Amino acid sequence: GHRNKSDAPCVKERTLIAVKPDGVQRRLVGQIIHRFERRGFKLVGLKLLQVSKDLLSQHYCQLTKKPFYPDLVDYMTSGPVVAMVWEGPNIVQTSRMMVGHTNPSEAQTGTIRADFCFHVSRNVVHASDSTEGAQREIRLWFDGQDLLSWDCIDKSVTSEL
Ligand code: IDP
Repeated sequence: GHRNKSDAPCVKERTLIAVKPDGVQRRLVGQIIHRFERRGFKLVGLKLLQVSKDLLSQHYCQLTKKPFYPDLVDYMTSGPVVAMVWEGPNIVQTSRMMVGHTNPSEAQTGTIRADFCFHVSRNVVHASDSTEGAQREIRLWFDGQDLLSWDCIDKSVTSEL
């Protein structure tokens, strides 16, 4: 695997990031991708799709009994979603920090949710919340053959030391 300058192993993780239908409708896809690119993370999968109720019930399997679940289904199936897999060291935790609190009104300024929205039911973006969750979600949303491992041409200018 990758090693950093101190020769300590550096864990390469992948996570699922999705721009939800409100983010696509509001033309925020580019700005959201920009945040992950400028952080130095690597895009390894990307697609625009209409999410099915079946995919959603598996993706949100822990939420199907919540009172807001029917509204969440309507929201998430109201238009196209941009699903992405991003890769980088500690990306699961870092991307949660970049995305911010589930409720945008509690999100730190500078996070995607604080900067682009104000209501929990229209919070623009999804990010996996654990490494196990990320692996499960990536398998659910993507065929393995649609994820590309590619080499950075100059690792000295990115975080891939
Ligand atoms: P997360 O997206 O920050 O991981 P989860 O608790 O997994 O948060 O909730 C999934 C999604 O369900 C949220 O992003 C939000 O769109 C929606 N949601 C969560 N809690 C509420 C709520 O209390 N009312 C309405 N929608 C909610």
